[in-house]
Amino acid sequence: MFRAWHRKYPDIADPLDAWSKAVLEPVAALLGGEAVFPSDRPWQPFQQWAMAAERLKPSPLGLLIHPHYGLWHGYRGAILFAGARRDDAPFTSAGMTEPQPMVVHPCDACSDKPCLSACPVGAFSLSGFAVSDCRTFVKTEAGTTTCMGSGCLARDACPVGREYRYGPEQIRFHMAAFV
Ligand code: B12
Ligand code: SF4
Ligand code: SF4
Repeated sequence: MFRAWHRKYPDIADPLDAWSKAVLEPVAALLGGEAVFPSDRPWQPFQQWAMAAERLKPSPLGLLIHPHYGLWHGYRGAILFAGARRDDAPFTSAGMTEPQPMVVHPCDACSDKPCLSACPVGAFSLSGFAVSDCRTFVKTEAGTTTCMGSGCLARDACPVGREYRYGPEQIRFHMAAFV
């Protein structure tokens, strides 16, 4: 669906964001809600909303992990309704419940944690994600042939949900947007 739309508007800036708006805004209008998008400022707490909505937890990479889809999922938009307060965190007073229970968190059951040793510049550590180390590396020749070509090596090292790994074109699209 996105591909066909992009072919129609090949020169549009931030095409995935623009497509998400084209799809979700009419739905929000129909339902009487307000559509919000993950890349628009002020950033809305999409990951917290996702944790409140289904069985997701943070992985050591900062990305949320799903027991079935692993790290291979993202969020394109949300619809807010009057009465649900967007600035409440966590969402107990907004009518939403605590994060959904996860029977076994995949990261707790993963003793080797290969995601933490796969990054060539060690960008992930207990103190967080070293964005500038990552951005510097991906612009080098080595970074162009590895991360930029086939995706973040740390995300790729996770064994959970590998069958949902994005295809090469989708990976390169997201990596280009990240840089
Ligand atoms: C800013 C941002 C970044 C910054 C991170 C800056 C930093 N120092 O952490 C940059 C540009 C580096 C980045 C990169 C990526 N990001 Co990003 N990013 C965001 C964004 C727009 C805002 C995050 C935020 O501050 N929210 C505001 C606070 C209030 O919301 P929150 O839910 O409470 O915030 C949580 C996050 O900040 C998270 N967190 C903390 N540290 C880190 C570090 C990383 C790497 C991530 C992903 C999350 C994360 O913990 C908070 C508590 O839950 C979100 C979208 C959004 N609106 O949330 C996407 C988002 C978190 N990113 C996402 C993704 C997929 C990525 C990339 C993998 C993109 C890619 N390359 O394909 C990369 C990861 C790095 C890599 N090597 O590939 C997804 C995560 C989906 C998931 N499964 O959890 C999101 C939700 C966007 C989406 N459309 O789905 N990102
Ligand atoms: S490799 Fe292991 S610790 Fe890392 S994200 Fe995947 S399941 Fe979690
Ligand atoms: S994209 Fe490459 S350099 Fe950046 S965090 Fe992932 S593995 Fe490390």
